[in-house]
Amino acid sequence: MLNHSLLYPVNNRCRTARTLDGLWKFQFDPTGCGAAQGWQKGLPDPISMPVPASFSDFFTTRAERDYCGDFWYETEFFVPADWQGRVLLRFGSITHRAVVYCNGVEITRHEGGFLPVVADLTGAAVRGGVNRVSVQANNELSESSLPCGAVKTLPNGTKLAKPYFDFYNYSGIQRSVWLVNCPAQAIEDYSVDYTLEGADALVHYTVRRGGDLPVRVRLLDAEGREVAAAEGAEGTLRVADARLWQVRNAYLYTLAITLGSGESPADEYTARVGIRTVEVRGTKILINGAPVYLRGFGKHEDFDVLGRGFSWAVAKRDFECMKWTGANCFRTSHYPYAEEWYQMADEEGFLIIDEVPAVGMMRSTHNFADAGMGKYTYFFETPTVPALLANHIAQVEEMIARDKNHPSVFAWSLFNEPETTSEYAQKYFTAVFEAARALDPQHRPMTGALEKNSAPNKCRCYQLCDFICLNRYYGWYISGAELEEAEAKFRAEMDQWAAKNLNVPFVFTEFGTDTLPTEHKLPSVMWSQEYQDEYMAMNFKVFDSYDFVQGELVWNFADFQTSEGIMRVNGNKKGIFTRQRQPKDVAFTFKRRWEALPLAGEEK
Ligand code: EVA
Repeated sequence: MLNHSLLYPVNNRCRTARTLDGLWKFQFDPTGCGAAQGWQKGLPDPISMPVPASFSDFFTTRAERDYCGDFWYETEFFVPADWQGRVLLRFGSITHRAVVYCNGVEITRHEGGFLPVVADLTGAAVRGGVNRVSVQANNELSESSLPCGAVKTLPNGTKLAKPYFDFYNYSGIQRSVWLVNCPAQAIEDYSVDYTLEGADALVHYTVRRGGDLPVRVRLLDAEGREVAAAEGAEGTLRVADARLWQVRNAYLYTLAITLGSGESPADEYTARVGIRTVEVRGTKILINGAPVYLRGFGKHEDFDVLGRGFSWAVAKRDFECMKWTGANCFRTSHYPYAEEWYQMADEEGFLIIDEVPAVGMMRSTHNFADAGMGKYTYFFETPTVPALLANHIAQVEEMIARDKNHPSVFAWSLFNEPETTSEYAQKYFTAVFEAARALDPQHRPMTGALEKNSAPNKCRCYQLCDFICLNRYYGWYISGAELEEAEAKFRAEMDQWAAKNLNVPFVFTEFGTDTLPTEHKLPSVMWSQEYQDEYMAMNFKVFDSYDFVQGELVWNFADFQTSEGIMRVNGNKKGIFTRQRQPKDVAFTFKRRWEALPLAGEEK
C-alpha cells in the first residue's frame, strides 16, 4: 500500500493548491557533481526553463537536445504564515527519476518518470517566508528502468540515451507542479466501485484518512443537488434512478467527502465520479452491461516544441480531432499520461486503456521490425530482472492508486510488446498480474499489448489477459507493399487464434503504416497516402471477419518524435493526423467507418 496521498490538488475551505508552473532555473550536471558541490543550496550557473515542458526541443545544439544524465531544476515559492497543517509539493511527474530538496535539505526520492512525485515539506518549509525547491533529475535508461533502454558513453564522456522503444526520450518536469496546503489529519485517498440494481446504482466507497475523525460522504448530481449521503470511512450510497456514465455520453456526479463534523470540517475533498460498470463476458467488453466496440487510437504525449510537456490546448485539440473521427477509446501508450487527460476523457465519455511504462522489454531498438523476422532476445533471464520486477510492480501500484477512480479508465495495460515466449517471461508477468489484480477496487480487466512474436502457439502470457491486445503490422513490417500476401498471413494467424476457442475479446492495439503527408502516388507506394488507405481497407476486412475482434486502436493518433535512425524520417509518421494535428487523407476513411459503427450498446 502506498503510504502517501496521490489525490489531485483541489481548493476548498480546508485545502489550498497553487501551481508553481512558470519559468524555473535549470542546469545540466554532466559529471553528476551537483549534490556534492551543494547545488541544492542554489544552482551556480543556471539558465531559465519553462515548466511544464520537456527541455529537449528548446535547444539549438544537438548536445543539449539529446542530453543524457543528471540535470537540475530550481525555483522559489512563498508559504503564507497562516498555513497550518501540511505543506506538500506535488509534481505531476519528473522524468525519469528525481531527488527533491527544500531549502537544501533532501525531502524525497522517486523512481519512474510518468507518475506523481509528492514531497512533504511540512518540516522543511519556512512559513511566512520564501523557500527554495531544488530537483536533481536524471533521464538515463537501463534494463531495470521503466521504460527500458541503455546508455552509451562516448570516449569524451558524453552519455547518449539508447531507448529500446520507439519514442524520443523526452525528459524534465513535463507536468504541472502544485504547492498544496492540507490539514495534518487529512483525507488521504478514496475509492469507488459500482453495482447496478435496476434503475438504481449502488456506490461502494472507502476513504483512507489520517487519524480517526468521522467521515461523511455525499453524492451531488450535476446541478449540485444531493442525491445520497452516508457516514463512515466505508459504506454504500444508493442512487435512485442513477444517470450512468455512458461511452461518449458522460454524466458526472460530485463525490464530496468531509472529515470531522459540523460547520467547520477538518478536511474536505471533492471529486467528479461517473457511475458505470465494466465487465468482460465471453468475447464481449461490456460497459453498463452493453457491448462496446472500441475504436480509436494509440497515442503519445508529444507535440512540437513542448515535447512531452502537458498542454491543455493540445489536449483539447486532440479530443476534438478524436471526436471528429467517431472514436470512443484510446490507449495511453506507452506510459500513464498527465492526469488532465483522464479528467477530459471522463467529461467526454472516452474509454481509456491505461498503460504502465513497461515498454522496451525486448533488448532491441527495432523490436517492431525484429518481431517480423522472428528475432528473439532473452530479456527475462538476466540479473537485472528482480530490480526490474520490483520497479514494474511499484509503478503499477502508483498508476492504479492515481487513476482508479476515473470512469474513463476501463482497463489496465501492464506491458507493451515484451518478450513473452520463455518460461522466465511467464513467471515474471504472472507476478506482475497477481500484484495488479490485488490493487484495483473495481477489478477492471487487465491486459497488455502483444507483438508478432507472441504468436498463438508460442506466447506464454496471453493467458494472463482478460482480453487480448495485438499489435500487428501485416502489410508494413510484414509483407509490406504486398497486401495480398500480408492478408493471407494475417488470416493464417487469426485462424490459429480462432482455433484456440479462447472465448475472450481481442482488440487490435496497433496497426498502421508510416505515411508522409506530402506523398501521393497512383498506383500506391509505401509511404504514400494512398497506401495508408489501402492498408487500412485490408485490415478492416480482416477485423470484420472474426467476431471475437472487439476493437481497433490504430497506430498512431498523430506523427511523433523518435530517436534518429534509418527506420524513421524525423520521427514516426504513422499518424492519422500530422504532428500539427491536421488530418491525413486516411482520417476521412476512419471517420466514415467509425461513424457508421454503433457507439455502444449494440453489436457491431
Ligand atoms: C511502430 N510499433 O513501429 C510502433 C512503435 C510502438 O512506435 C510497435 O509498440 O510495435 C510499438 O511503440 O511504429
